[in-house]
Amino acid sequence: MAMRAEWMWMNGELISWDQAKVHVFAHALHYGSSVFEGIRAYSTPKGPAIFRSHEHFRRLMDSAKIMRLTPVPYTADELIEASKAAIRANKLESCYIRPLIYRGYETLGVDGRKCPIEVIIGTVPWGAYLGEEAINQGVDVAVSSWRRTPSGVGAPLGKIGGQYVNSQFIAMEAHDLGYDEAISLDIHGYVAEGSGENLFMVKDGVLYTPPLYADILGGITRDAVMTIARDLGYEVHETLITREMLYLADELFFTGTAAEVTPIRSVDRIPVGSGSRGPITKAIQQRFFDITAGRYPDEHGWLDYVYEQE
Ligand code: PPE
Repeated sequence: MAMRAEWMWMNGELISWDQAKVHVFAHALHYGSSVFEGIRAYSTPKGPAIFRSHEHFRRLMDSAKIMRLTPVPYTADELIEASKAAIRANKLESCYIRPLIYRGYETLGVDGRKCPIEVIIGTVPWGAYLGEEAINQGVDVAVSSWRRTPSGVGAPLGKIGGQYVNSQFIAMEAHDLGYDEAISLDIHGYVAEGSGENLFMVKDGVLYTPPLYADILGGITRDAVMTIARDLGYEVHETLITREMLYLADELFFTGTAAEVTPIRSVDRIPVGSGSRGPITKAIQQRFFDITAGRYPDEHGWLDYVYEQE
């Protein structure tokens, strides 16, 4: 079934899903002039809680700044409140939140800065990104023939609509070849990330993840997982990783809002470690899901409750 919800927040008001429309000459539709976020709200004993809302809306504003989609007509705090209002209107216990800022309809032409800036926030149900089974069993991935858009060609630190053409090439090729997902390399040949996930490697009990200058998106789940790993007593290094290091890793996993923490069980058909989820991946998943479910103390202030707390 298509993803939908009853209410959509659009330019300051809650409107019905079917009324949430753009003109076919909207600039963003032709030229990719949009920025977006993907955020989850989790079900907890105290009602739905948005995971790291401030970090996500800050990144949205940063993406808008890079893309010259400014001034954004709402503050980050106003958009967080709008997200909560949409979740309440849709009576959702958990959901995926998709804010989008885009250039609407005015004129054609590459420089769209005469076109109006519009803002929507959708809140929809969304389960495990790579399948429920993938969370336990892991996914099979390939190294993509497509390189990640380098900084200077695009702006990989911005979550910009048009840049997801690169991600689509990576994901479509992977699926056509029978893989669940692919890992892109940066323009120099170092490991970057998945089409919509960051990547971690475990070797001899130590965690490694590519640095921001490997043309990755600065993932908020990536940041949370680095924190969780250190809380659990593991060493974490942001360092360049080569393709063959993937083959020799003890464990590999993806992180992302949609993907959460998903183990990778093979790369280019070579089994990763034992070929099933490793112990460190499992420990990190467990802490991540315990925090997001409100079962483990929220020591880092990551949960933002949708309903007022007593
Ligand atoms: N890299 C890319 C390219 C990316 O799109 C995402 C999020 C990440 C890394 C992980 O970032 P974070 O969510 O802050 O931990 N991808 C979003 C879009 C997925 C989609 O299919 O749409 C997401 O996970 O919401």
